[in-house]
Order: sequence, then structure tokens, then C-alpha cells
Amino acid sequence: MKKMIFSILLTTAVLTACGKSVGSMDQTMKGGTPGATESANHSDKGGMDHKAMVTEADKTKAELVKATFTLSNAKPLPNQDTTITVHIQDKDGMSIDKFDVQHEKKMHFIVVSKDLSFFNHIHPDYKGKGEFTVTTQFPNAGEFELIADFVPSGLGAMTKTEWVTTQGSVPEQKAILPDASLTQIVDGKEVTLTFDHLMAGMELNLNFNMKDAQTKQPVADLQPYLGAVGHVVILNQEGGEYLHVHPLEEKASGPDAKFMATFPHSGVFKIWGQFQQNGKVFTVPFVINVP
Ligand SMILES: [Cu+2]
Repeated sequence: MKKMIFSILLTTAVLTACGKSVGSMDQTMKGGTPGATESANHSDKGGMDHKAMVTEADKTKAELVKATFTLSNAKPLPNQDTTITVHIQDKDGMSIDKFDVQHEKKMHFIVVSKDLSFFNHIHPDYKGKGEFTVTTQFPNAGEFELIADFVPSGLGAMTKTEWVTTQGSVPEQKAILPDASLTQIVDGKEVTLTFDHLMAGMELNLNFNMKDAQTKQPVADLQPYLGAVGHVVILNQEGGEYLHVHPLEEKASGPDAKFMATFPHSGVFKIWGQFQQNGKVFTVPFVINVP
């Protein structure tokens, strides 16, 4: 199989919150592990004093870094293993070798379908010399965005993205419509998302409240997932915005998991909350319209 190499520079806006940048979109979904969102607000310190904002300095740093995405099959087949390699280099083509660990991983990686219906949050292995690899599968024919979220030491968090087209006849795209109700039932949990206020360009709090879907009893035995009560990934409908949000209280165990985020503009966004209970990660998706 011939290989195809994509080379991209960051073209999306980068939002940085608590040292983490967010720009472009990431989605991951595989093996039933739905997306995690780590966004512009993650409080590794358990604090919540993070502001998501784009700074020129962050953009400049991101421009110094190049990510090259290589697939084991340039046009992957759905439901077959595809190995993705991401090579991180500086602008002179030298491999970047030092990466900060954020939430237990050197790279967070999202695979998301164009219609945002498929989301997979996975973690490539670091092979050294700037190379990360991960083997995954795409669920159907169509276009997918790959989002790599990482922190080259000293350069701050950044996101690099690439689009991939899988072979075959493409199923009808689903419209991305805001949910009428922000309550979802996933894996026996009834999860309700609320905001303190919902407005673009302003820091806001998201709260995921979890009950047992049958007994309606609060779920209070959430386990840490990647070192926190949960992870939230937010993407906008058009792509181009990726927020990886971290919780306000890392050590919470439910029934509430609170996060802070700033939506950079109004529009339709999809939110994936990822949590863990009984050793199993579950992902809860919501589509909202930010006024
Ligand atoms: Cu991750």
C-alpha cells in the first residue's frame, strides 16, 4: 500500500487556558471510548482560574512546530486497522523530542467524523525522535478529522490536525442539531448538562450531573480517568475549534462534575464528556447552540 503523507501547520486558532492550548478540533471514538474533552480550562491544580484566550505568543510558538501525519494506508478502509504516525518537528525539520505529560499522556488524539457523529479519544504511544503512533479503525466511509493535542516542552500546548478520507460509499451525513434536552442516558447513567450561563466569549461553568437511570440515585462513585473526574472535548460544527476542558475539581467522584470553558464564538458546538465508573469509560455527547 502506498503511503500518503500529510503535512500541516496549525491553521486553527489556538486558545490557551492554564497553559494548555486549544485550537482546531479533535475527536476520538473507538472501542466505545467516547471523547474526552480537555479544554481550554483545565485545572491541574484543582483550581479554576484559567482563562481561555488566544495569544499571539501561543500562535507564534505553534507556528514553529510542524506535525506530519502518515497513515499505513492513504485511503483507509472502514473497520480495518489503520496505523497513524504523527511526526513532530521544528520548522527546520529537526525532530522535537521533549514533550510534557498532560493528564498522564504525552499526546491526546481525537478522531472525529465530519458530521461529529463519531468521536474517539485515544492516546498514541511515543516512540522517540518526535514520533507518535496509534492503531485505530474508522467506522465508515467518509471524512474524518485527526486532532493531535500535545505540549512540546517549553513551547506550550498546541493542536495539530489533519483530514483523512476513508474508502467506500459515504453514508448520509447527519445534521448536527442542538439537542432539545440536555439529558442523555448512557450506560445506565442519566447525565444532565447545565451551564451557569451560556454565552460566547465568556468563561462559563459546565456541570454534568449523574444519576442511575433506573433508580435515579446520584452516581457518587466516579473514578479518576486520566487523573481527573472527567474530560470534556468540545468541537464546533464547522471544525476549526477544539476545546479540551479539564474539571474544576479534579478529585470529585460525582454526582456532579464541573468544568470551565470559554466558547470562542457563538454557534453550534458538540460536547463530549468522558467519565469512568467501575473501570469503564463512558462518553456522553451533547449538541448545544451557543448564543
Ligand atoms: Cu487524552
